[in-house]
Amino acid sequence: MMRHADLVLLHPPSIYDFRKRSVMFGPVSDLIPSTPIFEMYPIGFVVLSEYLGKYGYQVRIINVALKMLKGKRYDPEKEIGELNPMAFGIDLHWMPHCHGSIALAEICKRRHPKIPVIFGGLSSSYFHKDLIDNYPDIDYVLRGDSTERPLLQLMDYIRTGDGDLAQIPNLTWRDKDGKTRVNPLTNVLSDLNGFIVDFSYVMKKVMRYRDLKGYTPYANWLEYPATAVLNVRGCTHNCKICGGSSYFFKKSVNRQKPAYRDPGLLADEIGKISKNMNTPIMIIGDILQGGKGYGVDLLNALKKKRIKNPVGFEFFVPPPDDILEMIADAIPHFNIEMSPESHDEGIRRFFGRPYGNEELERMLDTALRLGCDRIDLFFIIGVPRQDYKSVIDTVEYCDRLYKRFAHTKRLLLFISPYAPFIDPGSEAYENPEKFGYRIYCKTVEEHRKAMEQPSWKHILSYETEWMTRDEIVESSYEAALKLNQMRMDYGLVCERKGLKTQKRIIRARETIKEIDRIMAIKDKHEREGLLLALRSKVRDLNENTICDKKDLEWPVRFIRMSVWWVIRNWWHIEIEHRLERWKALITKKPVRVSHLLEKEGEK
Ligand code: B12
Ligand code: SF4
Repeated sequence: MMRHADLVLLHPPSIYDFRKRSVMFGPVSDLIPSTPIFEMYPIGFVVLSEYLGKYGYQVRIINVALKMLKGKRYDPEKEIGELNPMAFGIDLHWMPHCHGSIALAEICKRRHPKIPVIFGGLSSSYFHKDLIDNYPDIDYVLRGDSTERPLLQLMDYIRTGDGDLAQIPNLTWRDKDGKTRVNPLTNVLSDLNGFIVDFSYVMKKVMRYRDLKGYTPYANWLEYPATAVLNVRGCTHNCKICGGSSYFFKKSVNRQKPAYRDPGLLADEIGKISKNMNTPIMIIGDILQGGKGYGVDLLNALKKKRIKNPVGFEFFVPPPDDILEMIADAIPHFNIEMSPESHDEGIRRFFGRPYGNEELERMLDTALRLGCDRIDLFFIIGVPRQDYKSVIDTVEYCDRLYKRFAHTKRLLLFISPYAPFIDPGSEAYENPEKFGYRIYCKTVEEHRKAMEQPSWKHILSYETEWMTRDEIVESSYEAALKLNQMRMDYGLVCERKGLKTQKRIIRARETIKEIDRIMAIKDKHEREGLLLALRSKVRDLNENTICDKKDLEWPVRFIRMSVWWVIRNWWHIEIEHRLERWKALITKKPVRVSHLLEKEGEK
């Protein structure tokens, strides 16, 4: 018997019919665990699911993108058609999912005309009016980064038919006359202490719905199951092209300052993961963003937990030496990630990262001396004031860094283009002329249409005053080739692997040119036929284009889970399921539960 879900959260692939199309995605996802289909669902899904669960709602997550990727014959329409929840939730968090999200909404509505479809995530928040005005398959958009409580209120409304939609904060909806109504965005969490990314909860749900794929966060998670914890929502920085900057949060989702998780609670969360799973743990968000005191408290609390897992720290500016010393003292296996974006200090500062190379290199020195297992530095192509030569100069700076730290293989440098889109709502997106951008996509539909283009060059939503799309593409491949050669020269990759990457980059570069030639053909049928003929070639080139994704994985000896933890979770879910069946036998009328929030005095 299929186990019931009140709300089904669906994560779409970036392009819905990617299995039929010939799209050369290029290096859009080379530096993250996902494939170019962007199959990773928002961590927020887990938080929402757990929160609603506390109030008695059964929420199921289905990673449609991953299922489509893994199963050639998997049919999303069939699976959606067989479900019967009270509502469907679809994320349009990352803009590149606009094609897939809208396609899933259409399927949900076609198969279940009476079941409401709810959108959420940062891109939905930015384009809320556009979505409700122009896409009749979408009934509701919940805006902001704090949708837990409004979603509970909306679910109560859907379940009981009781209440007033106009009173649900953060909601954009269509009234009976078809008019778009925008409720005030007032529900903005001021701290994250009531919320947790609980992996045992995910495990229980996998068992409940017997659906491992539906919950798997990215394609090779079972081989490399990295976990993450969040210390913040919002950001203190204002990187000009970032749609998660303080500018965006203030202006578009009414977050005037970041919300943090108490350092003690965060340490407990990390401790819990470490006790049950020997996986790498990434702390998302710079631990010094909330002030040095926050970082010190967290590290003191972590020291007591005796964490053996590799723990990753991300820093927005190089941390001082004493913090690095505390990290080394608290965490035996630590890694660091930083994104200096460019070697050019002027470009870096203008972008929004206020530090120089001397500070950066001092940090590298100290961290490596203190035994840091791995430092990854990320440079980017497509930022304001950066021309082709500047990209190549960044690669030369990488050479200097590799030379200076030639005694170790623990420093890895990456470069990639900012693609496919400039983040909607970022400062540069809203004031393109001021930052030297020409932006081609301004509406949801323009972004959606862009995703149907045959190559990442054509999908790219921008050009800069300093680089055309062609130059962004060409400099990406040239930089990648040079960096790859460097890795071979410094013994960071074996020659066999290096040469394989080199071949792939050269093939990718040629294929982009071939697609350009096909796109110049006037006859539509001939053009489409030739593009389709390229499909298998393009598919081979769609991953690891400019670097090998495996390089991003941190060294871990072996990954295991506690057997007792797994058994305990399984028992828990079996008992819950039995209780639910008994409850269903005696409960008659649905009741609203969101009023409990006031009683509990929840913020
Ligand atoms: C951590 C992070 C990641 C992690 C992913 C973590 C994850 N699985 O969620 C990694 C590093 C893998 C990543 C990758 C990418 N990221 Co990112 N990421 C972030 C970051 C730094 C923090 C996000 C976060 O902490 N969220 C907190 C959690 C709790 O909230 P949440 O998941 O957003 O969910 C809440 C709401 O959004 C909402 N919600 C979300 N979905 C839904 C659905 C429904 C139905 C409802 C009701 C509500 C809802 O409810 C939740 C709770 O209230 C932000 C920047 C920032 N400062 O926010 C960028 C950011 C979100 N990422 C961004 C981008 C562009 C990407 C990539 C496309 C980049 C790329 N080309 O590779 C990829 C996409 C990966 C994929 N999907 O496969 C942009 C998005 C801009 C935009 N509008 O498109 C941001 C804003 C900034 C940036 N440039 O990095 N990212
Ligand atoms: S890119 Fe900059 S603004 Fe965006 S989340 Fe990172 S530090 Fe904050």
